[in-house]
Amino acid sequence: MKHLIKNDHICLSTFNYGATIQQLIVRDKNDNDVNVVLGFEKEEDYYNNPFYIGASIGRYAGRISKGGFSLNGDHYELHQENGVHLHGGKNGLNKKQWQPEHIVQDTDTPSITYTVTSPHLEEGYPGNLKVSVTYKLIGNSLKIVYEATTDRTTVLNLTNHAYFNLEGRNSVLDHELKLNSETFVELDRKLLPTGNFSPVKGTAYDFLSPEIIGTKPGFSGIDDVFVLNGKGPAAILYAPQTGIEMKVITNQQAMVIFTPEDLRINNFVNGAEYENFSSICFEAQTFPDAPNQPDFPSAVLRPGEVYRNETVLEFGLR
Ligand code: FUC
Repeated sequence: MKHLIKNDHICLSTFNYGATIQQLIVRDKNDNDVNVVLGFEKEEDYYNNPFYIGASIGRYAGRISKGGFSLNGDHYELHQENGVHLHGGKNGLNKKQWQPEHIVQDTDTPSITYTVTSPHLEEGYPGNLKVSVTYKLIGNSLKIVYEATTDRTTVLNLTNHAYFNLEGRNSVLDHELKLNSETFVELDRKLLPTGNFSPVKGTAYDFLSPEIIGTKPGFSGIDDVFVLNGKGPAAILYAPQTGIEMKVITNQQAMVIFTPEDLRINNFVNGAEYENFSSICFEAQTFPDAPNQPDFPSAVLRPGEVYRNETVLEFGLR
């Protein structure tokens, strides 16, 4: 089922399935409405969604090595392909029907909260897990809050997997990007962390000063994990053609940035097919494979604790 909330600046539609963001409409500098995320028309269109378009990802976003992890002396096996567990497994939270609750309309700050439960050992993870996501519109911002509790010690890493293009069409390569990250996680050929970190300085990933993505020397796409500096927006994306700017502000320590090379969606909700459509994902989260990486910040959630990922997308015009 589809839900829609809007204020004077933003209109958001979401589906129960995967608590998925379907459309996010903001106004451009010429007063035209622009849908800035990739999405399909109908909920059923998301049942086969290998790119996790717009979905809520869990229980563990990103990759876990060795096909599982050990916690307090117990070993937990996860679904894996070639030793790699990705985005919560075969039937992750992106494939669940979340329950809509607390739909608040007709105020300055409309919101919708979805909840979902994941039973003990579902997809191999310990603990009965209760998860909620709240999408709230505050002025020019969309605030996304994931919260979760467990009845047994577990590991957790939730995020949203929306793909952005601030022109609603064409290529994201003509967008300007500023990234508040000096270091990224070194990955092996399976895209698993080696445990080391690399400085962005001197690489195609140095967006500490804003640069047009497509003309950045050496740039050929990103699928990497960036360590966030912690102060100010994690990322600022700007499309000169529409004048739309989006700041990504988060309480998370890391962000996966992903620019799929060839993601052409025939069913794109704007009803058109775009030859050169491309987009960028900002997945604010904790570090991939933290359950197997003793030197990474812990991704453990214990009974009595509340997990919270708070990420704000703030829109403006330049
Ligand atoms: C991102 C990437 C992965 C994967 C997925 C669909 O999270 O890090 O490589 O392709 O999206």
